[in-house]
Amino acid sequence: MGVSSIDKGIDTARITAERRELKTELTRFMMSYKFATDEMMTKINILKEEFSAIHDYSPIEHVNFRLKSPEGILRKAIRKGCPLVLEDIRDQIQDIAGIRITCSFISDTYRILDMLTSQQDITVLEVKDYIAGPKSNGYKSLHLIATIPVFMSDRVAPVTVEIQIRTVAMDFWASLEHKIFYKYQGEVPVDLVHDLKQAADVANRLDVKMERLHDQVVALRPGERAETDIFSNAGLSRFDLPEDFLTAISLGRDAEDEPERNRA
Ligand code: 0O2
Repeated sequence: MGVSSIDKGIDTARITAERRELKTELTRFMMSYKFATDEMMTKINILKEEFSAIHDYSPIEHVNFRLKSPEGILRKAIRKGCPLVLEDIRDQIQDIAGIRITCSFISDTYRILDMLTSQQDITVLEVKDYIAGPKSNGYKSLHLIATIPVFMSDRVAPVTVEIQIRTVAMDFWASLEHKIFYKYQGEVPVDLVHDLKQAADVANRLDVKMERLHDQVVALRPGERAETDIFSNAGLSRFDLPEDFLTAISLGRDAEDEPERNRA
């Protein structure tokens, strides 16, 4: 009797220790996705700010991110027949960390994709181009699945992030389609499926037309395109620059050029 209660006590202590260890492991697992999202968001924000400082518009309208909830991860793992083991979940569920970049124009989606995939510390696992090849329901987006190294206290872990890149029109369509899909639990009536497909075509025509208009406007004033507007982006008027400062900078530049000129 006494021995069995000691055994029980040992068992309880072991289970408690195991649960504590699992909790730590799970927390680290979820945190790694949060850190990967933070790192990727920093990269995207740098691209956004730098681009709008150098050009006269931002190709990124807005950026959202979300971490799948533990319940959502479990649901997806069960749906995909993935073993409920962290290593398998890490390998098979690729959208635990999800970022959505909404762009102004179709060409911007590819431009942003190129800018991200050419960064040295981003490893591309897969690119799904649903813009060039839309899904049968009309869904369009670029999906980039990539890893980014996350530096933890005792290790560096490559963490997978899914980045969806689409235009405002594609995003508008996808949000509505997502709502309808869930409302009908996947069994969307045929006429609604047909209307959604038509709406996707209209959205695409709008994208093409808006981009054409934008190109026309840009072509009208080519000289202004390269104009740097870093001050207005920083909330400053560019006329706030003191003349003395400009003079000093241009004198400095002339002085730097001087040896070149002398040599020539
Ligand atoms: P949620 O709730 O947005 O996270 P996967 O299941 O990801 O391993 P799949 O389905 O081949 O494999 O991946 P795909 O096609 O790249 O889709 C991943 C995500 O893209 C989806 O995540 C959606 O967010 C979005 N998506 C894909 N197809 C559609 C579509 O037809 N309509 C809409 N509105 N969104 C779509 P989840 O996990 O399905 O959903």
